[in-house]
Amino acid sequence: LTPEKWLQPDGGPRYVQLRKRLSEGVDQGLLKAGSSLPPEREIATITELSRVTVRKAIQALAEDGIIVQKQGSGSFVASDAPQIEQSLSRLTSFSEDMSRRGMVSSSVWLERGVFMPSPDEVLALALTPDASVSRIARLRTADDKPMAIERASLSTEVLPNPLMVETSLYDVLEQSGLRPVRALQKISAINLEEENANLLDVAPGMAGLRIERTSYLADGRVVEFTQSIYRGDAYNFVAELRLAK
Ligand code: 16G
Repeated sequence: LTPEKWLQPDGGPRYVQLRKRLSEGVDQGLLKAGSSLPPEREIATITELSRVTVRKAIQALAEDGIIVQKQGSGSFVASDAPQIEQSLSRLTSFSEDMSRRGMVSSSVWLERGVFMPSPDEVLALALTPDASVSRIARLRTADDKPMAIERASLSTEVLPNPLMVETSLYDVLEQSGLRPVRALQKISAINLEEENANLLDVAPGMAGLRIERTSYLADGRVVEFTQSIYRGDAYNFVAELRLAK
């Protein structure tokens, strides 16, 4: 923000130049969703602009929806995440969910291999002591925006080789006749730790959702145990409720 780097004497009103500079910082990912802007007076000192100019720039950014002002706690970079309404009553895959919304889903691989199961995996997948698991961990993106981190574990009887999954896990399961028909899902609120926040491209401490899904075949066999972290600023879960009889 040092003024000599960007402030042009003939570049128009100073608050407009500062607004442009700050919004470029957001576009370039230097200021991530949920991160707080320094206090007005600090920005004024660094930029050598008056507080009035800084306030005008911040107000303009708030009007643009680029930042959000919160009474008493300052200004924060607004979320740029697509808003996803996700049904809690249909068992669908990430790829299906995104393509139904006309978005292009993709994955960045974080881990893919065959391992000795952890005690949690033995329990969740009802494994025998000598079993092994295929693990696939992916950062899931929609239209190139990171949405969720998903770590799936499957018995090697279900998925012998994790390299079989190129795009959609559920497609691979479908092809082997092992597409799950039922799942139990647990959702809890978290604050994103630094590593996960970085992967999801938001500021550490932002709200996230931890989702655990265990899915089953019609005959009751477990197919997958998936632990995921979803962006809290992107997902809205929707369920239809009926009066209990
Ligand atoms: C969903 C599931 C996940 C599953 C994945 C397969 C949750 C909340 N959802 O994201 O368990 O492994 O779909 O997606 O965990 P894919 O077929 O696109 O790979």
